[in-house]
Amino acid sequence: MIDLRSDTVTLPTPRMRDAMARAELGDDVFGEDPTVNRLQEMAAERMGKEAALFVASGTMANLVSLLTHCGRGDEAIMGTMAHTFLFEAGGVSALGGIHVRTVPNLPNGMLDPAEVEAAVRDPHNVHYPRSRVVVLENTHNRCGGAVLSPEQMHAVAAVAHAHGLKLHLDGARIFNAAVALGVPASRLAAEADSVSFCLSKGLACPVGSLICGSKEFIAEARRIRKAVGGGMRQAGVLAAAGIVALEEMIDRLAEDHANARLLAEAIAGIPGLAIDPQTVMSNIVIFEVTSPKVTPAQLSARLLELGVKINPIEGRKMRAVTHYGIERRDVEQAIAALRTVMKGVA
Ligand code: TLP
Repeated sequence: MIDLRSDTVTLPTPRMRDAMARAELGDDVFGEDPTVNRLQEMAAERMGKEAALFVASGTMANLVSLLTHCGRGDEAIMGTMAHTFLFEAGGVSALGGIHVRTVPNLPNGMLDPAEVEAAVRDPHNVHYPRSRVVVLENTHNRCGGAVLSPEQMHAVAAVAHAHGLKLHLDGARIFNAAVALGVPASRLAAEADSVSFCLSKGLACPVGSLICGSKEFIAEARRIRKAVGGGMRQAGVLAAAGIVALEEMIDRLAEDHANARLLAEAIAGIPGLAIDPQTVMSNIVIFEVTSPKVTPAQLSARLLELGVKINPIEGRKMRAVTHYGIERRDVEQAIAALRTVMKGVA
């Protein structure tokens, strides 16, 4: 089975399993797990921040970060296509009483800095919630893995900071962005007051994300993590895989990007499907089923019969994600399957 539903389906590498089995452990709620501590130090260093906190998931990383930045009734500004807005079960409002204000995401994953500025509330007007934080996402999942450059990050950060707001970066796939641009991840995170990133996507760990920021921010985030039930004990078994990921799994993301580009270029040539391959900058390929003779759900079901998993997303769109465990020949097989199915319906 060639599973392109997400890079979250990746399985840990043999080196990770080995490191997990041998990890030195302690109680991380007491701050005594040496493996967690080491991973946190490595993560902070990679992001150019003072401190880091290991959490269970990308969703928890964003939730804890936003709960740390905002009190009840405070406002978080984010894109209409942001993962934090669309796919985190409304956690920030359900659990934190945070009011979400969206501004349109541009197709390249950006937020128009002028739109962000216009969304910032007048702090002296009692009618308004208080604007506290702006959220960016890099790479941008629903914008087809779009990569934001340091300059683009700066344009939004400057607006946020000029108004006394914080910037949170949902960097679930920040290493994909860094590899795509050929810059260190710390450059992309430089102006973020908090940045979250995931170990359990393209980096192939079974579990885990990190939040990075200042010492004070992380100290507070640690409290909030406890409040949401995320204080784990001998979490070094999980963190051990994260250390391997940071040491060994980042550079290979370039292969996933090349495979995604190969897939996108082939899809562009299949009648009944549409994508601009130039927009594919990392490991996510979002394409449209333009043929009226097949729905994305039907195409997905036919592909499954041919051993390829690609899920429909909203409207006429489908999303394929390349990752560790998917080789070029698997992508070629997926392309052949797409051609076979579309030939039958186009
Ligand atoms: N994204 C998942 C699904 O939730 C859609 C995926 O398959 O891509 N931020 C971004 C940008 C993400 O893409 C995701 C996961 C998260 C946060 C949440 O991470 P987890 O799944 O670890 O809670």
